[in-house]
Amino acid sequence: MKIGIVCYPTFGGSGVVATELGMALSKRGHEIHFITYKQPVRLEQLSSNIYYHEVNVPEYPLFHYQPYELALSSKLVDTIKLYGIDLLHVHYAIPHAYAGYMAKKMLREEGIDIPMVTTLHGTDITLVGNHPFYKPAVTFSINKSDVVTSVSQSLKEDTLKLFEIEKEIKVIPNFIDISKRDNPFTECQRGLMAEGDEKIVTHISNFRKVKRIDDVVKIFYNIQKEMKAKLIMVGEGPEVSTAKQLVNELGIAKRVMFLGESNEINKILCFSDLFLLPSETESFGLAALEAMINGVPVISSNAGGLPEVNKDGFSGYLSDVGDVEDMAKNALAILKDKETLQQFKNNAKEMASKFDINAIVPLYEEVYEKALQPVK
Ligand code: GMT
Repeated sequence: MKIGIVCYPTFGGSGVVATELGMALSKRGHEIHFITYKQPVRLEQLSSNIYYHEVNVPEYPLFHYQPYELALSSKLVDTIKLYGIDLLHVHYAIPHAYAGYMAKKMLREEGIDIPMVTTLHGTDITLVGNHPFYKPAVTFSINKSDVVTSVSQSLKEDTLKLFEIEKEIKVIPNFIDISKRDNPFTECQRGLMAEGDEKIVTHISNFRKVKRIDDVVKIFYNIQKEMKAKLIMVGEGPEVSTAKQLVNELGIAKRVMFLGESNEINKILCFSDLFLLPSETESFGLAALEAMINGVPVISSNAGGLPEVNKDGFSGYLSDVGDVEDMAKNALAILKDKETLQQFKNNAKEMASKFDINAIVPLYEEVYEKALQPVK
């Protein structure tokens, strides 16, 4: 199959899922065309059946806002025609499903029918898409997609609650490539980050408000009162400076490292003992899954799809959003002794292996087959 994938090329979860999916599909013999404004960060290499097509938006002084979806839909039309692409898979409704639908309509005028699969990722529904400025266009583009998927049951329910959806939504959870995570870093270079008896606590995100970064710092503050520990903060975003400020106010600057964006997530997770994800909302929590497959237990909130990923009392613990005290108490319960920590590490890996890429990618292939069937 020739598949066009539209996604955000950044470190965000939706872009990571789209890129990993495209790479896995290419290994299964499909021809993959990524169509976006920058080469996706997780795209390891372009190969004979992986292509990347850049969307350029020419600057023009008249445009107060550069018309990205116009440029994207034109690029889609050209690329689909040039390469004979069979199907479009758009990740994140805004503006990808909208631009995809316009491309579909333009191609129809030329006698080309291209089905569009839309995958909903979370913030496109719960945070941004539901805004009155976007809602009619998001509702329209979801309903006009040939197949709609969501990354968790919780996101499906939110979508049905927030929008007037006429389409069936199929849940296909996010996934992880276990083979890539058989950690090659046997030594884990733990010594780079902490002293022998220090525990390493990690948080990875895009540092937006929804991640409740202050809670991450406060949970860690409570942990380090009871045991020697370091906090590693990975990622960039608007909340980094307030987090740094809080770290200074609490007098724990020596114990907290801000690493910025990183392409060495597995290396970092290899020497981590615990992962913190106290988000306000989280449709799935890919970062938690990535931690778990590296054998890192997760202390998270119970928001959105997190309970579908992190099993309370097994792969980590779940608490109500904002209940920093409970999260710290649970963290200490995991870290308190070697045996308990090892048990949670094993459990985290076991739970994560349920989301193996080899089980999930065929579900997308089924969806593509369905979308390609002519409408009766
Ligand atoms: O978490 C973010 O802010 C990024 C966002 C994205 O669209 O990239 O992540 C969403 O999609 C991920 C991949 O499906 C999910 O794992 C995240 O839970 C989801 N984020 C939220 O719902 C806040």
